[in-house]
Amino acid sequence: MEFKKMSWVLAFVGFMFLGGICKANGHTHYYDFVLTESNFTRLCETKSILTVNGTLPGPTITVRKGDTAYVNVHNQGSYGLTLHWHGVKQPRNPWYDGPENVTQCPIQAGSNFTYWIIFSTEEGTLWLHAHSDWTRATVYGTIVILPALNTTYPFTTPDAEETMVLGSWYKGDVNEIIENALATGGDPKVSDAFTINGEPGDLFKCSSGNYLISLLQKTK
Ligand SMILES: [Cu+2]
Repeated sequence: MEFKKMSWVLAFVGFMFLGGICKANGHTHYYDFVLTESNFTRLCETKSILTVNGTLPGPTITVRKGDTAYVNVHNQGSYGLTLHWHGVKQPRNPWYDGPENVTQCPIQAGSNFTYWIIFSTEEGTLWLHAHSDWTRATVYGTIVILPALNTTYPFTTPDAEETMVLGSWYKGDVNEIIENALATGGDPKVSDAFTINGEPGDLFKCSSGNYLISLLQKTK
């Protein structure tokens, strides 16, 4: 009798375990984003900017279609802000979408918040960025969503892949620029340079990163 009961319990546990495995479609990824002020030199001037993990551009999230990511944002900066996963639809999950004061309060300085990001139908390369005032000028990175396992992109596999993020560089404090514009009612000043992967390129003095982009037709 005892043995019979025991085998029923084991069968039930086994069923639950298998059920858990079968339900999981896609992997779960964990990231830590530490928002911190770091010194960067561009256009021959050094200034402190808010970064993710001290890099410009910030990190790349790499997942597959159907995966889930948890991004724990530790705000070690000096003001509250949010992060947004640009182009990720987040079905029935708006509370982790990121627009400040729309779907969440800012993550206060000195605190942390974990975003739950559900990748459903997206495939390709998207963008992540801060969603509070002009913090987005320096807090940004990329999201690479590979096709689900055993599937491919709807085009021939390229010979090589390189991620490029375009940005703008402003001399001075980016939040001061927008605050001044709001206070005066005028337009904010235009950016001092455009950047590719955080570098203005050799049209500007003191640049270290250059890009030569050529599109080549593959001959058979
Ligand atoms: Cu966006």
